Amino acid sequence: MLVVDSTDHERFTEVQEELVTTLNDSHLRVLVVILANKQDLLDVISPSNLCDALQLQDLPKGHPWQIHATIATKGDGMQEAIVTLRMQSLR
Ligand SMILES: Nc1nc2c(ncn2[C@@H]2O[C@H](COP(=O)(O)OP(=O)(O)OP(=O)(O)O)[C@@H](O)[C@H]2O)c(=O)[nH]1
Ligand SMILES: [Mg+2]
Repeated sequence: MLVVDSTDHERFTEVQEELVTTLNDSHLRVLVVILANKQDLLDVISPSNLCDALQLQDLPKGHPWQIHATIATKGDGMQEAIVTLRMQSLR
C-alpha cells in the first residue's frame, strides 16, 4: 500500500521513481494499492491525474495496481482499500 499526499505536487516524480525502484527490486508480484490521500484539501490532484503523474500504466512487468481516493483523517475510502488488500492476500 502506497499512501500519496495528493497536495504535494513537487514530490510526484520522486514517488514515481521510488515505486519503480521498489518493484524492480522485488520479486513479488503483489497488488499495489495506491491511496490518493488528502482529497479534502484544496489544490489536490485527482486519482485519475495521479495515475498519469505516477505513470501507473507503465509499471515494470505490467504490475497490477489499483488507486483509491482517500481522506485518512476521516476514514473516507479506507474501508474499500483495505478490503481489496485483504481479498488479494486470501487469493
Ligand atoms: N486534511 C487532511 N489531512 C491529512 C490527511 N491524511 C493525513 N493528514 C494529516 O497530514 C499530516 C501529515 O502529513 P504528511 O504529508 O503525511 O507528513 P509530513 O509531516 O508532511 O511529512 P513529509 O510529507 O513526509 O515530509 C498529519 O497532520 C495528518 O493528520 C487527509 O486525508 N486530509
Ligand atoms: Mg507531507
